[in-house]
Amino acid sequence: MNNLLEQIQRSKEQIEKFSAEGENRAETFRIHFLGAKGVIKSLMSDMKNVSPEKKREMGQLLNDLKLLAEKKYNELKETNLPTGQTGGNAYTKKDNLIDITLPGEALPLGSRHPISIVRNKIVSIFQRLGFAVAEGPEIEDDWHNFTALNLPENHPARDMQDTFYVSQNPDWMLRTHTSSVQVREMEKGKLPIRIICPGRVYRNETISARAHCFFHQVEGLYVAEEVSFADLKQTLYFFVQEMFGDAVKIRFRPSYFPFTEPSAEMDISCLICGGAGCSVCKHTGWVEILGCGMVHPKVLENCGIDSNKYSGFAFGMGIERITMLKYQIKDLRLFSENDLRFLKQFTSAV
Ligand code: 2NM
Repeated sequence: MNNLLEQIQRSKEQIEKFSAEGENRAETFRIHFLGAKGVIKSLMSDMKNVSPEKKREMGQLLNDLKLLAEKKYNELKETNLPTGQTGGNAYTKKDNLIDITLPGEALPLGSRHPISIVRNKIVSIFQRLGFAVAEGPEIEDDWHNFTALNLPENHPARDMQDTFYVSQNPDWMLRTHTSSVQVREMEKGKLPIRIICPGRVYRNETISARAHCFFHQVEGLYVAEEVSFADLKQTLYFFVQEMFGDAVKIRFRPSYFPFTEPSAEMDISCLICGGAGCSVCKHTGWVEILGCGMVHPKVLENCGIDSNKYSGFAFGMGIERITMLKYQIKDLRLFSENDLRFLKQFTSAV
């Protein structure tokens, strides 16, 4: 009699404290406490030995025990682990289940710099014409940056005010153009040459909306037998059409560079007003985008190329300038300030 009461109380404690690992723990609990041969059934059958005056009280206690076991069983079932998963508090706490079908947290994705977008576009247009990309050092010696390019000893471009020299060695400087890469390619002596040289160049300028101490260039070079100015014009015309669209017109103005003869500057019809005149083209209808010319015979000879047998054309453009025109950016400094509000506005496929 007392024995049954004790057994009911012990079972009550066991039910409350019951814990087990694994996906079968609810079932283990059910079989042990609520099964046909379980603890509660066995206690129920002990009821027949209870004296009539205690039957009502014991029956009530046993009934409460059964309800407690059923409640516990339902809780265990609800917080059961999904098949194959073990452990982990998040899985076993009620009302805190993880929905593994929810999408993951997206990682913030950056965007390409506008200078990179435009450089990639320029490079891919010339690659389609058979030009290969060539690169070289940003610290150059006097020969590759100036002398080989027919820049005389007293040329203003060599001035300390324009060029950053390496203080330990007056023969070294930060390259002022990527033509130095083209000198290195010509010196290798493998002809014909058809290359474009994208890269960063440095000039000692006061920083403003229109000038910076570094900027980016793409220079092109084609050296072979019987290369003519007509080849140059057609190549650049193709480039402009691919870059700015079929409607854009070009014009050449005579100019001077020490490394080309003849030399020219190329304008495109204004993208903003289509040639009618606006503030971007300063009411001329034309915008300058690059310099070009036939490689000076002296430059070819300096690089060990026979100028009687070979001729070549070359051109150079500033990527910042093209990018400003394409996106109507008014201040050069935006390119190097890394303000995300500016940088996030540009998208590209590559
Ligand atoms: C320009 C304009 C005109 C140029 C010349 C050469 C080389 F190496 F062949 F002599 N490379 N780039 C060149 C010619 C660059 O930039 C405005």
